[in-house]
Amino acid sequence: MPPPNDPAPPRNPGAGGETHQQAGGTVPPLTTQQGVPVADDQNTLRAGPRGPALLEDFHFREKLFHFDHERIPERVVHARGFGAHGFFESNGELEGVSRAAVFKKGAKTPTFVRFSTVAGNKGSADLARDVRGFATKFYTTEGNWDLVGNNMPVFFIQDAMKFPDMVHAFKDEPDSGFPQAATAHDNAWDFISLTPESMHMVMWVMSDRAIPRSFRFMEGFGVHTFRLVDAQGKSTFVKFHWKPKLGMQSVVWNEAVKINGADPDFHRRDLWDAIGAGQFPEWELGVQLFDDAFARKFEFDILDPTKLIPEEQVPVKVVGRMVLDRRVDNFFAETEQVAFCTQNVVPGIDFSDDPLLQGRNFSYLDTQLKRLGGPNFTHIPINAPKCPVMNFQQDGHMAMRNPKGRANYEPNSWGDQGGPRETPAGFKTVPVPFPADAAKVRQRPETFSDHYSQARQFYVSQTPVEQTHIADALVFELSKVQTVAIRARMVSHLLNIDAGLADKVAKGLRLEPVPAAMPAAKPTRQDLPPSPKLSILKNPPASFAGRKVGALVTDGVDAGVLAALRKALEAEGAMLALVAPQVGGVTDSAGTRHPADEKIDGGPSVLFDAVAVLVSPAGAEALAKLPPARDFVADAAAHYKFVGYSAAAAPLFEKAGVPLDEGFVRLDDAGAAAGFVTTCRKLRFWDRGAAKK
Ligand code: HDE
Repeated sequence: MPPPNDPAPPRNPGAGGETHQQAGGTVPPLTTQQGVPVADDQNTLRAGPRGPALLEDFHFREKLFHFDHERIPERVVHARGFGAHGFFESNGELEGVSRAAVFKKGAKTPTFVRFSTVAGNKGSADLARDVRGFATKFYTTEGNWDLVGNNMPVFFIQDAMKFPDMVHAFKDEPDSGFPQAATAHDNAWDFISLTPESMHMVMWVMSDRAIPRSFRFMEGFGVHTFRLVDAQGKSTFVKFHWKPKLGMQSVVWNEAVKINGADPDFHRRDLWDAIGAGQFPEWELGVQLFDDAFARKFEFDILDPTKLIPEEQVPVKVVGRMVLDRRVDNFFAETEQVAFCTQNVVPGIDFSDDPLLQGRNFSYLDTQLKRLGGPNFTHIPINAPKCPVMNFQQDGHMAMRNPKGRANYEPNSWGDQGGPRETPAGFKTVPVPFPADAAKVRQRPETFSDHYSQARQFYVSQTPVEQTHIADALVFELSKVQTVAIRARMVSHLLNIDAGLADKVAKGLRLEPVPAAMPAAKPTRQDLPPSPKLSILKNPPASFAGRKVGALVTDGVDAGVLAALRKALEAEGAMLALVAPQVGGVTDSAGTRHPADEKIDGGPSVLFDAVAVLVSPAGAEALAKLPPARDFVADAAAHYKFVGYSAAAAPLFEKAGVPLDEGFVRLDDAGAAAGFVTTCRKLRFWDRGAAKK
């Protein structure tokens, strides 16, 4: 039986769960993999109660054999991820540009998305400073299209040849096996500082984009330039963007560190809970479309994946929306076994010559073979297209899709019984001419050689608060680097990006003397205008929807205020969690009992977007003696959160050493609740203390 205070129905009906229950009623008999009913699942077969186990115990041997083989290799990168099902609905804006069925007006295509961190292993914490994967499988009527993107629009390297080196350097060091899920170590910064092309991406990874509040509040990008192809075979360059309807939001670094302790599953839990609560996250799919003429006149090479095209230069056109509305039924079967491959495109979508994309097209297919154990991974339900699949590929490990009849080759003479044939409507690669004088070379194009200008443009496009976060992140990471020469090499790169940033970092490291600027292949352009779209804080959300307030409550909490706060949050589309000294909850001023969502030390304020402290005078006195209660308010203040509070909370603030400011909002009567929620729309009170820098 579930505990009496657990209102949740069984999540997976039919799975049983009770111990020692006999089959009967709705509970099916336990069987072996061969379907043989099992009478005793508690004891191995032995020669006498104290004797050795017998080899003939096929149930025991099968059970252990299967258990021993449960693990498959984790992904070499993006090992930790979380997926959900949904759909993509096209608004038809791309109909004239791409012949893909997925872009027909009103077409609704099932999707599966897997979000991930990159460097950490499968069991690492969600709030690592890292890039987030944003991989989408579209099960279109013309086959699967995989848009395997990230939450940042550029990448560290320009050529797939360097990917193994980059990943080796970023992951745990090979001798010690740590640090896990962190680039704050010598190898990572050694590689970065020897790879000037990574400087633009470094700005993104040191920014708040690398510590998102939730998958629901992240943008996504296809990164590379792709091509869309119309019915006549005309192609248009495209860059893909996902824009979260709830807006963007990140946490601050100190918060990230604490979230990793309080709830290492913070991001996956957030997505799971939101979908379970019917708060389905939604993204707009946007495209930047451009032609050869633009590509020629653009300041950078459109094939260079370390560059983006500012949205102010080529606006993002919305072409549809994606809603994630269904949790997975089984994490392994879906999230773990899903196999994204960049080469999965459909008629109407094609590749560009971006050397990183070209390399990926080899790597993804190859890696699935290792991870999923054979060439038939496309037969696994999560990977299988939802349209007919017909070809002459056959056999192999675990073949599930086995055609009937004699035809397993073509051409053949078997007429209608001869199996599938090519169709003119199929995928055709866009005929792109090669330059007549092209020779086989291993050579970076000269047009890829400006490594600093867009890094600078990103930095100067941020608000002062965001710039401070970038500088702080660099100081933090480089402080973990033990080799002073690597720290210095990084500062010499920063001098090519922004002198103020380099100065802050050098001072933060107490690096003396400050090195000279790194010699650059191309001087940094100072004339690129700031691109406000690159900033999170310059593009705030319109509401507090999808966010969560944690209310620290005690016995005697004002019943009217609590009810009003809950109502105001519901009206906004936001959530309320009650945090109390005991999980059994509190009794309000009207005598009603409210079970708590979290006991105080299990629900620190880092888990919430804003907090409220709704207490009675006696409750406040008691909380003031509890370290986790003092941390709750001290952290909320340190993380620039808005705090709603009842007058009685004063002793707690005093004991926690928290001075009140305009970010603290009185919640003494029910009328104040709506105003507090409106204030929370700003998400953070950046004017507090140190953030003013
Ligand atoms: Fe990946 N990447 N990648 N990557 N990548 C993988 O494929 C690779 C790159 C991205 O949730 C691997 O199935 C190479 C850019 C995501 O299952 C592997 C290069 C971008 C995911 C691989 C890149 C990505 C992966 C590991 C440089 C953003 C997780 C396991 C040429 C546009 C997908 C796997 C999921 C996963 C190779 C660079 C995104 C080894 C060689 C750029 C979101 O195949």
